[in-house]
Amino acid sequence: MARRKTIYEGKAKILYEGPEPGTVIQYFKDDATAFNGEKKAVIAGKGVLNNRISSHLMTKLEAIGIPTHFIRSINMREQLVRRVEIIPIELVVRNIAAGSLCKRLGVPEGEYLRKPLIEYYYKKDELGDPLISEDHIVTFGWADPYELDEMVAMAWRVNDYLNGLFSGIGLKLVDFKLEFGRIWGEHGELYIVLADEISPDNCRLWDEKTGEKLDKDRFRQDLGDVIEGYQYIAERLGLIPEGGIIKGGSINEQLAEKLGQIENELAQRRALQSINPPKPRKA
Ligand code: AIR
Ligand code: ASP
Repeated sequence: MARRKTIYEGKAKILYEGPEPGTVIQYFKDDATAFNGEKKAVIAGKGVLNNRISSHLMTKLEAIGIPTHFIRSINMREQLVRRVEIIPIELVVRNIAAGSLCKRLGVPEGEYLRKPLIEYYYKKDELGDPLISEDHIVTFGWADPYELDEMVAMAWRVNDYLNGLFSGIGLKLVDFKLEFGRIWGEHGELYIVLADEISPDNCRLWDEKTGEKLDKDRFRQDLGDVIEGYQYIAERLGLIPEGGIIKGGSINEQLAEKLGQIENELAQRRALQSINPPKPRKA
């Protein structure tokens, strides 16, 4: 394949120019960083699992009417997405106290919040992604009030949906981070869509029974077995067979590709069905 043009390289992903205008290829690396890039490691297979998990969750969200940048997965580590202009805001939704909320406010970890909480962070590595208010967003023009309303409305729906989905498989959704992007239509109309990824890199997920942490906190807090946590989540979601696809740091590439292909075929079939809904049978 001809060398592709890199649009942007982030800490955990690379964006390449896509095959058609308005598309981008999102490549998932195995690199993990924490504390604004201060702590670094390579976790073999993380990119493969995040690609699968995020493709799956984005497809599910799209199916309940939440517009996303996701088009389809391409292979083990890559997915085709729409090209968006990223809004420089991170929306964090919290159901249970953890992480920076506990540090900042002295709330005990694990405490259920009276109601889910939305926080905003300004996406700026040089400043360590500082916490901001709605007023900052509007005052500095990072997003218009109506864009903000739309993002918040989507964030609540995502939280409702994912809470149900994860509790159905025995996991607690503690918190997560969302990013959104702008797309302009043919007639200049603006669409706000969910972008980036939804994976254990940006969600906190705890086992409902044991309370065990299964997400990137295993890396942040040196709990060990990081990839095992991610695999467990993928397994519970039904994306990989029991026993996983990564053992002793090496990936069963054939199996990973095959599972991805199956999921793609199913997604294509679903897409066809939604274009040509099966005719109701006569009683
Ligand atoms: N997050 C925030 N910035 C980067 C990421 N990945 C995610 C964390 C966590 C939530 O946002 O993974 O799920 C809240 O993070 P924190 O550190 O503010 O408690
Ligand atoms: N990924 C971010 C970083 O490198 C934040 C985090 O996930 O902890 O710092």
